Amino acid sequence: MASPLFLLIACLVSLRLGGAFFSGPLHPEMSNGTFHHYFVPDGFYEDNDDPEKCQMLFKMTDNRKCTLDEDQDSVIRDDFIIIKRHIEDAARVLEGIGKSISFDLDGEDSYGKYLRRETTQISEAFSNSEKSLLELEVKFKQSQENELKEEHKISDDFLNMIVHTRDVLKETLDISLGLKDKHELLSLIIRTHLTRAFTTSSNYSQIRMLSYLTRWVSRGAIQALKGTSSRPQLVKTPHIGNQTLAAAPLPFAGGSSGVRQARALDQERLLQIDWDDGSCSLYPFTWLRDNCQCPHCTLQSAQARSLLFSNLDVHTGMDQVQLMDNKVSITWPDHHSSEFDPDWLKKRCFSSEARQALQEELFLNEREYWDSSLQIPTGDFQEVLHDDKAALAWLEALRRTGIVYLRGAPAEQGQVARLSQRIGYLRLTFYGHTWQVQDKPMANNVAYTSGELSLHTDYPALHHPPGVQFLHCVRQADQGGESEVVDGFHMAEQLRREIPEAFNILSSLRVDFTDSGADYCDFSVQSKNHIIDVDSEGRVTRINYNNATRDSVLDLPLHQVQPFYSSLKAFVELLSRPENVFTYRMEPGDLVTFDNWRLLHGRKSYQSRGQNLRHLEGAYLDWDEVMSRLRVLRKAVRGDN
Ligand code: OGA
Ligand code: NM2
Ligand code: ZN
Ligand code: ZN
Repeated sequence: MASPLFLLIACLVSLRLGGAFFSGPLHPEMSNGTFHHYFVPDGFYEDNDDPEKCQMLFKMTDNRKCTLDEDQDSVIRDDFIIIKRHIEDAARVLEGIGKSISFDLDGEDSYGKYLRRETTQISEAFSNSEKSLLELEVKFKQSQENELKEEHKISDDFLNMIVHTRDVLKETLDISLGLKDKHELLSLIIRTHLTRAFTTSSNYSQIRMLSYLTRWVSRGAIQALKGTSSRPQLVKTPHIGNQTLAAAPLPFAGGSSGVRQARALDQERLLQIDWDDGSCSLYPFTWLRDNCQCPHCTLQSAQARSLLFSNLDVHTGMDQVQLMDNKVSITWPDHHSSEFDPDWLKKRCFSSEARQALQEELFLNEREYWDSSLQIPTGDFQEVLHDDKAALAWLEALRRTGIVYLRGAPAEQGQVARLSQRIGYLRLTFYGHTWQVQDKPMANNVAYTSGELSLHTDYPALHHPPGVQFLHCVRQADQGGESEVVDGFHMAEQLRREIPEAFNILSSLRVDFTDSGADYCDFSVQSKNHIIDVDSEGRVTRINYNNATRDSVLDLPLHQVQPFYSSLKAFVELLSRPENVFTYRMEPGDLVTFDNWRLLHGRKSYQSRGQNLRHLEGAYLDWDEVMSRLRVLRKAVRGDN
């Protein structure tokens, strides 16, 4: 007859093999000071709000009947399983933390706080595990004394297992303590870093002041230019109530930065540069070595890094730093040397103000919001094609305002393709390189009818919808066909203020979109998009909404369906308020260019008969290509570097 102890061990062994409880992907997680497992049934954890599936989070099934009925033994068995899983969890979390510590610090205070919390929690969890393990050992010894002699060998094995587990736990505890020490050291570095940043903050306010002043001056310049007809790239179209185009100057127009002093802070592995203007910048040794501009480390003809990452010592020291001919010259421990141009360095200063200024210069993310009173920026089609200044003004306004009207294009097909070539290349989709918006029989899209198009963005059925859209009026209808636009970013921000729950729902739930048919070729497109996309800092980055292609498939749990509809209703009502919508009517030869990630556009229904069959030709582009042309034009027009 099998003894109870033998059955206990058999049961434990089968548990170890994973047959007795759920063996799928269990992910350890720490919250509220305890370890949890969560189970991801399929798809994303965040989407798993089905109450039934949620119950799976901590559900464990034991299919194999363990015939033990002795109370104490089953208590020991349960205790053992729990402790074993605590240890496994802790080890996994530790491994994760170890990995993140091995990356260098980014100087964020929050990172230090995170580490502090995690290490404390781990230590607590460990001492709890250790306590229970000791108790378990005592309990087991007691139960062992009650067993028959012939079972001694097997029980010794089991005891050894527990002792072994305890040793592993001890080892892990040591690692945890080691991590705690490391963390202490890291927080020290963070504090040093913050103190240093604080001492230089007075210089940052100078930069802020300077950038404020330049902006103020540039605004004045634009005001002065409004209504001036002497500049060739400016076109007035009172018919539309326009705002004429002018390129705004850059915040930092170059100039040479003088270095007063350069010195290595060896402890922190930072190079400190004191500038002539009294400000100061810090550069990590590793970053400097990584960005050595010499011909060995940089392929000059491509302005690209040829230094291999495998050859970068991410803990490099610095042997010497000197100022030579107003260049910062560095000798590295391996005798390699680098020279840095002060202007190049200053532009790349790591202060948050400098980074912000450079990022704005690179990406122009500052937007000007508008409503129905928009003075639509307007340019001349031919000038944009042939004059760099006019083209630059066009693209800067397209980025800042989100819409630019161009007049004076020939009233014939082919113009959106010409304009795309001014940028680089257009974005091909299933509707073709360019596409003809006309009332078509057996239309493969609601746009190809004479019906009304409610406010929408184009192509949310793609996961990466086109960033920019061109629409050129070849022929207009006799009746109807007026255009409407609304500033989607402005509206999303207004929704966030007025109905935050609706904003949260539209920016967190993903909606299915669908588009199938045949055009350039046959297609069957599906996507899941947030109607309001936000970035990790909560800024609105894209609107994805076309009611015509919103799928009948709605991948939401039942209880979220009605809240979703109510939120969308609130957003659409806000979008459609007369005070928010700018209306215009395109005439043949007019060409509108707009940010399809930001604006929603629509058209009134029109009468589709007679000679004048309405015809718009459209094309898509992506923002990467448009921004590329904008940067190239800036360089050409202003002689930037
Ligand atoms: C479209 C569209 C506008 C118009 O084709 O997607 O928005 O005026 N057309 O026809
Ligand atoms: N086309 C058909 O989202 C959409 O279906 C927009 C517009 C290219 C004019 C498609
Ligand atoms: Zn080099
Ligand atoms: Zn459209």
